[in-house]
Amino acid sequence: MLHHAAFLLHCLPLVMGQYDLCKSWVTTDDGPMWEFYACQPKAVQMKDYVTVKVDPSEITCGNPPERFCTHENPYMCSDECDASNPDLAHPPKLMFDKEEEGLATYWQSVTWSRYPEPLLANITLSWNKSIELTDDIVVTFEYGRPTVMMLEKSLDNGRTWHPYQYYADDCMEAFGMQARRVRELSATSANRIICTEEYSRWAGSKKEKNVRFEVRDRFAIFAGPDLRNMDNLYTRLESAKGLKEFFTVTDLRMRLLRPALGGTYVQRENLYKYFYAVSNIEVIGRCKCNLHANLCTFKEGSLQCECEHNTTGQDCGRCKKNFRSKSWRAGSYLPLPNGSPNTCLGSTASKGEPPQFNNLYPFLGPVKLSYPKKNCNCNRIGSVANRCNDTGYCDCKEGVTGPKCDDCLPSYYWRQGCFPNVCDDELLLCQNGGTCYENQRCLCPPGFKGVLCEQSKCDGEHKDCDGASSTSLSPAAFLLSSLALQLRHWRDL
Ligand SMILES: *[C@@H]1O[C@H](CO)[C@@H](O)[C@H](O)[C@H]1NC(C)=O
Ligand SMILES: *[C@@H]1O[C@H](CO)[C@@H](O)[C@H](O)[C@H]1NC(C)=O
Ligand SMILES: *[C@@H]1O[C@H](CO)[C@@H](O)[C@H](O)[C@H]1NC(C)=O
Ligand SMILES: *[C@@H]1O[C@H](CO)[C@@H](O)[C@H](O)[C@H]1NC(C)=O
Ligand SMILES: [Ca+2]
Repeated sequence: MLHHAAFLLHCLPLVMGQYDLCKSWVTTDDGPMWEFYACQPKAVQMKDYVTVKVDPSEITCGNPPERFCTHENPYMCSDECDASNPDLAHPPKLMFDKEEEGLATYWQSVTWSRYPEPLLANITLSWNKSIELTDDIVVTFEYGRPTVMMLEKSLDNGRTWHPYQYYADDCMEAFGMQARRVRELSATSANRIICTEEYSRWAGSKKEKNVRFEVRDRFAIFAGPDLRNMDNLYTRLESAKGLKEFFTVTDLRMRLLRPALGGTYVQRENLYKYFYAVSNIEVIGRCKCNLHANLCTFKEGSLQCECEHNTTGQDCGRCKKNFRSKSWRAGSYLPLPNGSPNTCLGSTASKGEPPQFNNLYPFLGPVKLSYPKKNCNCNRIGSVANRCNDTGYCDCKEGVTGPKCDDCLPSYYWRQGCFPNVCDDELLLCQNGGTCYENQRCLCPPGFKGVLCEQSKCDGEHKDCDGASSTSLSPAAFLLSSLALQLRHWRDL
């Protein structure tokens, strides 16, 4: 009970967060009207909505029945796994059940009787919906944690997989990677994929049972140790491309590669004590609704955002039909505290503008309309000539769009005309933790310079320049910075 209360408190800052309202009815000088905000669903236990698959199919113990022993008592092999007996079976669903106090129920693998062939198992969790992690993933192992395992994630319902974190008692030996801890990561490396030795060493099978994927420690890099400065985290999630995505998954896969050994060596004469047993997998997160919904419901076997802001789709990733007069955009956490809803708009929103003869009026089809050369109110800066052409349209300059040529095409920003972005959150990413200011320039953190903050200010001779590896320019960053330079050059012509 106490444990439970502590757990709730632990979650509080994230659960009570901002952005829980999509709209409210407000009174303004123009009378009452709806005001819209960026909004997101509450974080919940995602294990309640998961589908699990364990591979290979014959890896679950009990068919045929098998005896096993434990590291604590390796010569009393009196325990039995029997798939046909509910009391002795260890099916995958026991990783997600509600346990009575003190009684662990767990999925269990066959024993390592085929040593030295590796004992391999994949546990794949699928939501058929993109979700955003808001707390640590915690996997609880009985009888010892694996000495080598890997966590993978998918963002496309299992079509492609990417490493998420490596775990080993010896990272160099198992994966050729330097061991790291998440607590050592910095703002520029918060989404680095690491190998950790923290959860794989033998500590007695009863004492340390959990293997974590540390979401909170990564959030804490921006929000502080108690996650009190969530504003800073939300700002970073919005401005650092790839960061939001780092915490987004549709599927997770644990690849169990070597079980607990209970010591340094595998004892060939007693292979019945080597196996995997998982009693619980905790995944807390929220549906990804692109900040267009504060509710997510479980319908017909899958999660679905209840979209607001005239959006639709499982993740509110499109504008509703007849609300496509502007292209779809995700809501934004910024500006604080309410964010931007980036609502999809219908044709009625463009009051006072000349009618647009686009697909909103398909019945007009080929009818030819002639326009008095009236005056289209073409924007003088954005249009070639500030009057309409023969068919009643404003002719826009390069990079400019909109019926009046007062809007910019994607990847251009408006400043007395449309200029190509110097930075954005798609391709021209500010590097090394820099933030993009109105698509015009990157605001670089101390220690970095360059159009995209891609260069370290230190010349390599100063002793106080930290992290030599982060200062070298990756090929992608190089490409981007040369592209940005080219665009700037083009703009200055
Ligand atoms: C586990 O999944 C990986 C791909 O993520 C695959 O290469 C491997 O063969 C699978 N292992 C087993 C035991 O199914
Ligand atoms: C996944 O979700 C989509 C959209 O809600 C649904 O159409 C589809 O049937 C689901 N697939 C499975 C395997 O549940
Ligand atoms: C949907 O779009 C219409 C027209 O642009 C707008 O008046 C309305 O407020 C929008 N509704 C929501 C829920 O955003
Ligand atoms: C008028 O401008 C529109 C929009 O730029 C263009 O599609 C159309 O071809 C132009 N018509 C003529 C006759 O120049
Ligand atoms: Ca259980």
